[in-house]
Amino acid sequence: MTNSTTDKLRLFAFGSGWGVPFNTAAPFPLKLDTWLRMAQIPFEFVIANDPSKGPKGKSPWIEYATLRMGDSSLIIEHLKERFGIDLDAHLDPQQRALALSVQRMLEEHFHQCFEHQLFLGRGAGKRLQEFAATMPIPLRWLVPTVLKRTFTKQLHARGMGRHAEEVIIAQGKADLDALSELLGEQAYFLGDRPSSIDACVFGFLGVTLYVAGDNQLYQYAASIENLMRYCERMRARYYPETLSTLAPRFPIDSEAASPDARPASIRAVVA
Ligand SMILES: N[C@@H](CCC(=O)N[C@@H](CS)C(=O)NCC(=O)O)C(=O)O
Repeated sequence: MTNSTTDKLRLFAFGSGWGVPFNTAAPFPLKLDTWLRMAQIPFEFVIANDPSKGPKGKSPWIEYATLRMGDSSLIIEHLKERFGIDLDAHLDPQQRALALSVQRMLEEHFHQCFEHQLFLGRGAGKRLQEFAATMPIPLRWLVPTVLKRTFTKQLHARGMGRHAEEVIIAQGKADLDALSELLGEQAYFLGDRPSSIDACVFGFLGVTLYVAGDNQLYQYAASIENLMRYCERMRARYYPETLSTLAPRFPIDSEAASPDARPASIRAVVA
């Protein structure tokens, strides 16, 4: 049986932190959250920091009436059909092909560089401690070590973890340079109108650019002016409620708590 409560679409995903001003500090969840906002589908965001509870063991997933579904792309495909929404109707075949290639670059390659730096790169110890800080003891003590081990194993299995750290950072930077080149001075990724690839691009950039601290990959992202302007444009359009809350909700340290500690390009765009 369904009622108005169970009928509301609920998005379950990692919560926020590390200075990221959105509901979530994870790229696939931010992609889906953004797409839902672009599609104007009402939803409730539910913080779920244990992805093993989801149908695919990954974050995000949704629950909607009797449906429980994982995987951001499959969810978007399903909701497009169900609500008859097509954010890409104006795209030509070449633009669609470019969108798919960029999506694969971000999801299958850049994600590994992002994740490596998040859990194993500079500042990782503090980020893991912050993530575990709300958990009860002994989880608070154990989770950082367990996550570090899990991601070391995962990234090794996928191949990325076999490279030296400077190679991983260089490859991540190359992905960001490619995005910057493709975006150029356009307002949205494929021109002057948003399309669903913007949800994916913003999902990845939106977490990378705003992570606090002096991590090389994240700071490099924040130094690329057109990517920063793009994120601020997306933020103003789809996350206007965050414009007055640049300071992180769960600051990692006093440096991260101050907006002025952010890279100059962020301050310039936000000022
Ligand atoms: N293909 C999936 C990927 C989801 C994914 O990798 N999510 C990450 C967070 S951004 C995750 O759950 N990581 C935790 C883990 O692998 O245990 C999607 O599009 O939703």
